[in-house]
Amino acid sequence: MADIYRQLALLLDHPKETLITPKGEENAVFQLPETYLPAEYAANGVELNNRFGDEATEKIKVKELSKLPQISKAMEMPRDVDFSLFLPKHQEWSNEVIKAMLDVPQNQLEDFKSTCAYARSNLNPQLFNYCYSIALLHRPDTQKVRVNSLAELFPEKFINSQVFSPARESAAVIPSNVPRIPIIIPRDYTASDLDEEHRVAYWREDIGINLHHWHWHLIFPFTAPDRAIVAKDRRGEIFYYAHQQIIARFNCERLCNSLQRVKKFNNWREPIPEAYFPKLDSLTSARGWAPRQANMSWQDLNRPVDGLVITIDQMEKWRRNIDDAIASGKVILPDGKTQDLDIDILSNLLESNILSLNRELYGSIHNNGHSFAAYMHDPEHKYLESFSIMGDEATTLRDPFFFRWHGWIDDVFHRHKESPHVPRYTRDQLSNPGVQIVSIAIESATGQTNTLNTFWMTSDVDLSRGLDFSDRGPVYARFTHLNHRPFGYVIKVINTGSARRTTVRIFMAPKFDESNRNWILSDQRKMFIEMDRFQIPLSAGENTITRQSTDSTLTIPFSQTFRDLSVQGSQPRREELEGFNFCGCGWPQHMLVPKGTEGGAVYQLFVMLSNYDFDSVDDPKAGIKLSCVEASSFCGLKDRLYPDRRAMGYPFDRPTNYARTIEELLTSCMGLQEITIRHQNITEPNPRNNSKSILNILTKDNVWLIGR
Ligand SMILES: [Cu+2]
Repeated sequence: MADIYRQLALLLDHPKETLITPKGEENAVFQLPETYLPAEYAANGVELNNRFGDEATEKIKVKELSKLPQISKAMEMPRDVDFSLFLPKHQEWSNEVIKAMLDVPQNQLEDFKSTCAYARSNLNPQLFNYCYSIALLHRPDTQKVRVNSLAELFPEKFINSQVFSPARESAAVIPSNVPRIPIIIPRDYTASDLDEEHRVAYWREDIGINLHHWHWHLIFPFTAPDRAIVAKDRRGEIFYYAHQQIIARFNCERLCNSLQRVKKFNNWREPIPEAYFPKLDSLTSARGWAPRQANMSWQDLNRPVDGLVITIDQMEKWRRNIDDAIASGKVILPDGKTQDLDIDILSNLLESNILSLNRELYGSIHNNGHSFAAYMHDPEHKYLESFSIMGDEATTLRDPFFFRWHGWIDDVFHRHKESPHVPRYTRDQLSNPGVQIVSIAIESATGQTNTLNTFWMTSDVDLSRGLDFSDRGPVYARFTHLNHRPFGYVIKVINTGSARRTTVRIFMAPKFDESNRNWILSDQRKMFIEMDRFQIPLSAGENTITRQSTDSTLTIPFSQTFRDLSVQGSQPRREELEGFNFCGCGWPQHMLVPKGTEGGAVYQLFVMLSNYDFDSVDDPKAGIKLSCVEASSFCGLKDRLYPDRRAMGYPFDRPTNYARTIEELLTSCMGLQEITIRHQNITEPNPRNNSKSILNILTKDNVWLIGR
């Protein structure tokens, strides 16, 4: 069985090369039936395929299906065009391909391989990658397929375009069995400090955060041929919560860098002062991603070629309908009847995904907003330009405008939560009688109490799988990212009742606002970022709860974000890294803690031990062991109910009827501890770096330096 999983994984290798050429370290060749060859190789493909087969160490038989997979519409998509899910035409194509892949009966993996090999051979590489990833994630029989990180397959979506020329040189000149010197990507390459927004570029452009966001949208696509793929438990609410937390985290990061919180993009006709020059190239289209100058504005879009004809007027009409729904607390259904609005329904309307209760009336605001932002440079296809990075889930977070747009989206959700139709929390709802927090402390590996320490780290990413027509063997790029010293929470509790379970909810937020003043709770609650959430038993009497930062249910370890980065070539990967499924979705552990400041940023750490009677979820599958560390807070659990019955973000998701400040909010099951986040401006190499074996031969002169 292991063989077929490995073969399926090879279909992702070197995604922009034709399937005729060898794949993987082991030079495996897929033996394609004549009917599977792409048009451009129809004349000599079999011959070429055979020729490569002579050099191959492995020949992979591809069964000829009696009927070719039904993907003819998707085959119309040119190969050298970038793929965006926000485009109606691309959605239609991807639905056709995903359907063909999911329609293969379970455990008929040879048929599945054949279907996908045909698709791989005949489709645009990005379209194939997206559809195939969705199929691998959602088919029960493919959960063990090992998939490389998207940053390795399409490194150009994550990494400075200047890296690729030296990377190709390295692959061509240095034999694959000789260690290759990593190519260094500087921390600052997209702008200078003259651009204020650049102060938080390290966060927006973090490879792990962008991988997380892309993976999140693979698990929660807004459209799919099979409704069940979209209709996961609390699908709408999780879209709201995961993005709300991204905005809150970004705002924390901004405050650490003396920037104001994000200004929501409220007036859609107003020029956008934030410019962005991504400095990424698309290797698919062999073009650079379009930059955005300062003060550009949204324009009506008239791009029939993308199925995108839409005006700002139309967007504003939908927006008024959403406003009406929030004001009345009711959503109008297509038959004119109404239904009570809740966060799940609102989120589905706003995104909008196929679960939207009335797409005619409420339109598709979030998705089209991405498109308006992505085409400001060529709204009418006059210059034959493609979308900007705002149009791709793997790149959109790099752009400061993402946060302005999602700041507005987030505000809509908050307005609903603050409306009279959502009852405010009472003290009772935030209490847990008998449970009293006595003290909270953070203990760091550094020996300090109540201090978190951040610093810079350099890590390697292997570009070779994404380099077309290059010699095999790893080619590393070395990037710099934020990291923190591991730490632990120590929470002392007295339980005057009998033994019981509780949910421990850990959040934190800056103690002061951007003007150094104390917050009012209605603002500060939107700044609280979740750090961890877990359930534990409490015995009667005194309890001491200890918990490590690396156990957070928000995050996945570095090795899961980047998958097999730390393992050389063909060396067998660790068992727990095998599954691709949900395992890659969590927030990256290295970005758990905001950067803080060198002088020390003052934060408030908040802990709540809530009443389990109202937290517990009755899930029949709850006992089944998970295949890897799964980060349930933002990503849920595969095939299960969301493991917490409370509103996501509880207790900060809505106002209370009694508190104006965080101190007034506290009941005895809550606690607050002042902490300091200190940033040390030093850079350490990641001990996992592949190329550490050659570190001793590295000097300043023989490192490839890219950029300024
Ligand atoms: Cu998103």
